Amino acid sequence: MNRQTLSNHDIDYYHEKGFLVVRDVFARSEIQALATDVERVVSERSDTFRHSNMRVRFKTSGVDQVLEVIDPISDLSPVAKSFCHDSRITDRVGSVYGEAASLFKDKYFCKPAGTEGLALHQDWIAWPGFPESFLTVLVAIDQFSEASGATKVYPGCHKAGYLSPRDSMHHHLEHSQMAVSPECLELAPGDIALFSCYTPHYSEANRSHGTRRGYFISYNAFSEGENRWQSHYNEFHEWIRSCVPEETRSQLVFI
Ligand SMILES: O=C(O)CCC(=O)C(=O)O
Repeated sequence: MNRQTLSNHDIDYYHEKGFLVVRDVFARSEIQALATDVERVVSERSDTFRHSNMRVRFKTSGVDQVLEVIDPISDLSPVAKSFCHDSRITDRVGSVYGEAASLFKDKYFCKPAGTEGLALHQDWIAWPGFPESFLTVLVAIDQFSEASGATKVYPGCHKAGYLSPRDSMHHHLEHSQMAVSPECLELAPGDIALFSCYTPHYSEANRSHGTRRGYFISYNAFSEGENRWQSHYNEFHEWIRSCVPEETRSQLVFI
């Protein structure tokens, strides 16, 4: 089978801008299969998806708390797992790296109509050994548009590296720190976008009438470690525990 590498032009664009959009990578039927399997997981697991479960995060939408993130989902959904290892993604990420890509993290992100967006941030975090090569592939399940609260990126700003204190915490950035205008990652179902861990990004509220679902799959270059997915989640859970008051730590679960 042909390798689905990126052209030199696309690789240069990615390194210059800190992101790249690739159209029509997956057929609508494949995206539908992903959405259906995720829905199966959500309906089968709804009783375990509570605030005490470190796998999930919720967001306020009006007066309701809605499930926003399942992090990870590839261990529950075989279809999601197949996307993580699909050569149409890994070959392209490998051509950005100039070496093989290794799965680091994956999360399903659901933004129902009316839900608020996400503050400006970079994905890199100052944990010892956190890979500098971390990059994320966003697979659009629904339409990503201005109205639906698409992810927005600040082009070229990844070149400044990490912009927050190196204190092991997750930080937000100010839009006033950015010297350029943001670009909206307009995506149709089946399109993908790649962006670097240093690319400042955010999203606005979903003002459309439909849900905006995306699958965010992150990789590191093979030379920064093979198969770090499990060790990443071990570290991530330790970090979540360290962020809550000691008396509530024992209530946290990962199921
Ligand atoms: O809502 C979005 O599109 C942004 C998601 C994001 O920034 C993240 O999960 O790190």
